[in-house]
Formats: sequence, C-alpha cells, structure tokens
Amino acid sequence: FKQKTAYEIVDCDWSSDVCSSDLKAAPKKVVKLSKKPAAKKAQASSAKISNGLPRPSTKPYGQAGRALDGVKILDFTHVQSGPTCTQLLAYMGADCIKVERPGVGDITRTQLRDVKGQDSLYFTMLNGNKRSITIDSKNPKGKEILERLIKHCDVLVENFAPGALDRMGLTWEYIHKTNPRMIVASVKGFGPGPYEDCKVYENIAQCAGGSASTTGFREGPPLVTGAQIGDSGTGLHLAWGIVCALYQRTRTGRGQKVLASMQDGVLNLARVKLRDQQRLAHGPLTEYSQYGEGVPFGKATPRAGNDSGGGQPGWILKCKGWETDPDAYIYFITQAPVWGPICDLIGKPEWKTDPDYATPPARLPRLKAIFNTIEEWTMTMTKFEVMEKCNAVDIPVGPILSMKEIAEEQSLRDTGTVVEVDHPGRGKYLTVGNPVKFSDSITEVKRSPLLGEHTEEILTKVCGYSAKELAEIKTSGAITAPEKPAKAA
Ligand code: CAO
Repeated sequence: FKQKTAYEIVDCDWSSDVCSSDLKAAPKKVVKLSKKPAAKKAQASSAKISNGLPRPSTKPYGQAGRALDGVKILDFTHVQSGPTCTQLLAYMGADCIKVERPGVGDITRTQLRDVKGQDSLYFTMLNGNKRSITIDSKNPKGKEILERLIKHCDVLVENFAPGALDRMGLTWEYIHKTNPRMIVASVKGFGPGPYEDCKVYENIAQCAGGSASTTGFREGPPLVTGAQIGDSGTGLHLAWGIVCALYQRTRTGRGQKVLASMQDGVLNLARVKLRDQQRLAHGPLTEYSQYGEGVPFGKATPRAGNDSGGGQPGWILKCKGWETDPDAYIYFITQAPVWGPICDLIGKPEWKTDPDYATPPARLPRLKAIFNTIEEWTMTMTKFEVMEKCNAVDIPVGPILSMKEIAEEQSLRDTGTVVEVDHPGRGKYLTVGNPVKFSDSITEVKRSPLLGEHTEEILTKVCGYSAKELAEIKTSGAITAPEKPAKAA
C-alpha cells in the first residue's frame, strides 16, 4: 500500500557542492574527500553552505527514510482528537506505541461496530501504523513499565480528561525529571480559564469555538459541520505543535509542554468569522446574501448559509437529477475576473456591459437573482458536465461529491489519499492515507493494531525485560485485565 508521491523530482537545481548521481537531472559536480588543498577548500565552502546540516543524501528520492524516522511516541490517546494526531506522526515514520487499558482498550474499538466482535472502523481508521501495548497505568508494575517507556520515548501524547494524567502519577514534574527531553503534548477541550476542567467532545468544541453560530441558514438554528474540525482539526494542530517542539529541542536539548485546546483549534479554523465580527463595526457585510436581501445585520457575525467566506460570491446550485439525487449540486463562484466567460456560458452576454451587472458592487444586491439564473443553466447538466464546461474557461466550481463517489474515485486511490487496508479480523477496509504528499518521505499505510498485539515485543525489545521478568509481569496484573469473578452455578 505504498502511497505514491503527488509530484516527483524532475529537476535538481542544487547550487551547493554535492548532488546525487542517482538524480538524473542533477549537476554532476561531486566533491571527493581528499587531502588535496583544492578539495579542502571545497570542503570548507561546503560546510559554509550546509549551515551545519549533513551532506545531501545520495539515495534516490523516496529511499532516504521517512521524515520522522527515529522519533518515538508514547501514545496515550483515545477516541478521535489524540489518535488523529499520532496517526499523522506515524504516517511520517514515528514509532507510535499506543498504551491501552488491559481488556478494554481505546473505547472506539467497540463503538459504532459494523462487524460483530471486530475493531470498529472508528478505531481502525484512526490508529493505523501504530503498535499497541496494554498497561494498567495504576498498577505498580504498570507504572514501572511506563517509566521505562518515558525514558525511551521522545514525546508523550495524551487527550485524557483534565487531571487524569496527574491522577495516574504522570505529572509534568515527574516526566520531566525522568526524561528532561520528553515533550508532553495534550489535547484538552479548553485552555486555561473558567472551563479548563470540562470534558469536551467534537460538537461541543464546534459550538465553543465559534463555528456553529456561523454555520447554517440565517432563519434556522446553529449547525455543526460534518468535518470533524474539533477532533481531527485539533489533532492536526497538535501534530504541528509536536513537530515544532521536536525541532526546538534540537537546539535546547529539553522537552516542553504542548497544549492544543479544541476551542482554540476550532477558532483558528473559523478565523474568517472573527474577521467578519470586527468588520461589522464598520458597516454591513456586503458579500453576505443577507445584505442583498435587505435584511439588517445584528451584533454578531450571522450564519451565512452557503455564502462564500471570501471576497468572491458563491452559492450551491442544483444540477440535473437533483430531484432524486441529494448530491446533484455544484458550488458556483462568480469570481470577478471570469465574469465575462460566466455571462457567455449561461447565455447572458448582455450582463457583461449592463451597469446593473457589469461590476462586482453592482451585482451584490442582485446575487440571489443572478444565482437563480445561473442555476437554470446548471440544472440542464450533471455536476460533472457543469464542471467540465466551467473549468474549460477557468471558472472555479466544486461538484458536491458524496462519500460514495469519494470512496470510488480512482484518482484519490492513485495518490494514496484513499487507501484499502487488510485487517486480520475484519478484512479489507478503506482509510484516509496521508493527506500531505512529500517527495522524499513516502507513506506506507498499515492496518491498526489489535489490542495488545505488541505488548510482549515492546516489553522485551523496547523496555529490555528478560523472559523471567516478562513472566512476572504477566502475573502482576499490569498488562492483563482483572479476571471476572466466576458465575455462580
Ligand atoms: N490504565 C488505567 N487507567 C486508565 C488507562 C490505563 N491504561 N487509560 C485510561 N485510564 C483511566 C484514566 O486514568 C481515567 O481515570 P480517572 O478518571 O480515575 O482518573 C479514566 O480512564 C477515564 O479517562 P477519561 O476521563 O479521559 O475518559 P472519559 O471517557 O471519561 O472522557 C473525554 C472522554 C474524551 C470526554 C475526555 O477524555 C476529554 O475531555 N478529553 C480531552 C478532550 C478530548 O480529547 N476530547 C475529544 C474526544 S474525541 O471526540
């Protein structure tokens, strides 16, 4: 399941001294290390250019390892936000050791199950490329194992409820003393403040981060969006924070705490709405269709339906088949520079010169009528036909793709964005591969681990326990679920 790169190195414009002979387009100038003065000079100038970095690898692109090879993650995450973060790091090559409660595991293993007795898609799609070890973090022997793992790893990632990590005895002070290089990265619902102790799930974050109040139609209630901007969005923010902390550690030699709150993460993604909040103080938001409809603005950024969040008005329009297909729609943007081609395409060439339509400000109060006219045209074709016609003249449009269409889209399979993975328990399933493509760090998407699948391997090979010690651990209750009392006859 190798993910193909989205682009390949076809040219190499190294201005420095060394380049791979494997790169066909690369300059052939190669510095040989010898004691001759000229070579010494070249070496010195090379050192200057390299800024302390190693010499460029001579391996072909994609064969020099992966971006995060060697990074070891102690993964204490569960549900969605934390696992999204660590899966992204694992895609990049980090060794992700997922710690799960014996006998139980991540709660999502059993949530929304589609195959009886097997790990759910909720779990499998968020925990690829990881290893699983079961440890009872409250058992004395379990704590000892964790100490070894803390010493071994670079990053501890967790998204427990506030205070849960401390209650396990894994305080920042303890971790930092045990391994001063360790980065402790957390997702919490809220940052420090009045709500810091609250437990938070996806939709709570969407509401608290300002997204829900600005999503939906003006005349309806606030809406949450299907994209998991609270969970997966915050996991993404945390992954960025971890990589930055790892980079800073190369200079400082010490770890630090990294916190991504879900409220902050959602707000970061909804920042254009905070932009509009401030613009309101200076007058109405003219690009909102409510302006064209003559509806006065209130004190807060309103819900904008399908209005575009940018300066180019847009709306979702019906296409052929909309009566029976809920996804026969297209997002149409009346981008100012292509207004002429739009008019020609929809059969309204006179709008190009009509003062009521020719300029963006003149169009603003008429947007609804304009989109109605464009819709009469889009309804004569399928969304893909509209796309073809519009793209031919550089008009940006977006077909509303159903998840079925996305699952079946060959081009997404070709780039490794949608990947089919085989699982010993549940068989084949689709997952989302690495959404970012690198030319020199190839992602191989692997299935999620079974509960505790790597417990022995990690205890012996990572923690260094002997066979005798392993036998003791097995009876200590540190890695196994407490036995259920036998049922009365
Ligand atoms: N061994 C022993 N105990 C373990 C363990 C292990 N390996 N793993 C977890 N536990 C224990 C924790 O120590 C905790 O016990 P205490 O409450 O006694 O300290 C307990 O399991 C439950 O942890 P939790 O409170 O984090 O879990 P929850 O189901 O009650 O809450 C959630 C879930 C998501 C609401 C909460 O973890 C949270 O708010 N996390 C931060 C925000 C977040 O990430 N939300 C997104 C979740 S995805 O929608």
